Amino acid sequence: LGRRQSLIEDARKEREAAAAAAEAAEASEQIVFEEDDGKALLNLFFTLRTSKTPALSRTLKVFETFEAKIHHLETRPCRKLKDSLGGLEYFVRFEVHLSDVNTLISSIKRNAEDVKTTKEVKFHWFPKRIADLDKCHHLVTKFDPDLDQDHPGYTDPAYRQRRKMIGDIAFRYRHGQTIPRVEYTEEEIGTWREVYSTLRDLYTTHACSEYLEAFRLLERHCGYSPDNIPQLEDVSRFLKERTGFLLRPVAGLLSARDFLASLAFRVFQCTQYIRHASSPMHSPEPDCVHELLGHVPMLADRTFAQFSQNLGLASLGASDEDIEKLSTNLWYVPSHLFAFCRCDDRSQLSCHLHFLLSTSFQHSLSDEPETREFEPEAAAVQPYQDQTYQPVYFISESFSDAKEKFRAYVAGIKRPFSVRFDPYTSSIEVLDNP
Ligand code: HBI
Repeated sequence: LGRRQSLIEDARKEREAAAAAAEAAEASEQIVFEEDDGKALLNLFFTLRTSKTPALSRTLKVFETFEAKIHHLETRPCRKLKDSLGGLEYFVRFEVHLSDVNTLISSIKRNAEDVKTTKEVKFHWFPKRIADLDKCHHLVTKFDPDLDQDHPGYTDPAYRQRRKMIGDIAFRYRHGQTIPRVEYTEEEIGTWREVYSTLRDLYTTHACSEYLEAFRLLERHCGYSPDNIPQLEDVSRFLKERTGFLLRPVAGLLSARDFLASLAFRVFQCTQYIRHASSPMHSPEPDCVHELLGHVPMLADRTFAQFSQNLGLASLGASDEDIEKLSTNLWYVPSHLFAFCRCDDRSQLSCHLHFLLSTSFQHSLSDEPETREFEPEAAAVQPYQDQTYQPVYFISESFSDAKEKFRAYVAGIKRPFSVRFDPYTSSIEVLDNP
């Protein structure tokens, strides 16, 4: 007990000394955090000379003092110092409370040399295995009919009840299960029929060949028709065979972080309820019309599937700011990137990059909205109208041009680690960037 007491006493002294050292440290050496949100995960590099024993135990004691959790500790012979000096370089990846970071680093500096740290990494949990998507169900409720007075279903309790019932399927769903079928009512099928027939006519003249090809297959194999709302389980099986994509049911507008994270696993989270019958041509929130006609056909295209997955991988653990930018971009560039190409000239397609809530497609073809050349950096900060049609659309001269620009943009998103998808286990490997 006495020994333990003295260790605690030592730890207290160490902490006080470290706090004093931290105060004295140069301002430039301090790591400044924008907000205090609990834990930080850091990579730290330092060198210890063996002549300064017991340097390692003293250094490790610092981590102990601050109750830091070491995730990874690695050593290698020091490359800078002469071999005869026998120095070792250390790499420690650890988790510590944000308020202790600066003092901890200052304490390490007193024991070790060449102390370097990567900038603080905010603790953004992300799914590593496909079954972790069961935890990615955070909804943005601002457009749902229970809360949004402008939603066409707000004053219709029967509609709200039905939407909730279908939404519950999604809340109960777990990865690997068969997606329960929904028996749609005549009224719901009527709404579907109206949108389907209008858009189908437009697709023939305006959609790109990839979209048309997938649409033809969906009509043949998945029950896509004016008189039937396709079942998610059938569509999911079809996509699995084409590109490995799976559907899983979701109860509403998913947070951008969770939506993008699912794409990393080739999973598309898909709503199962349909918009209110009073407004077949516009819905303030995603519904099965939006997902099944807007997103699904392009997910059956191999190139687009890969592109979507890359986007998802880029989002894992990204900062809130980068997620926001990716997501704003996506409002303009979801599957519709390839879906709605205006074939003014067969040899020169111009893609309308926009978020489709059924007739926004018709709107985009009118002369009303302004069109600009597609630049992901610009689209990332272009305010998106969620209650009405878009005043601005981004146009790209070609399919591959837009795709390349987006790929370059996504590659520029900085993270202190990289991720690799293992297709055999459908899991994510996290690789540290020193
Ligand atoms: N949620 N259900 C659902 N469907 C979408 O198409 C969808 C979403 N959440 C976010 C989203 N799309 C994106 O366009 C971006 O905000 C990432």
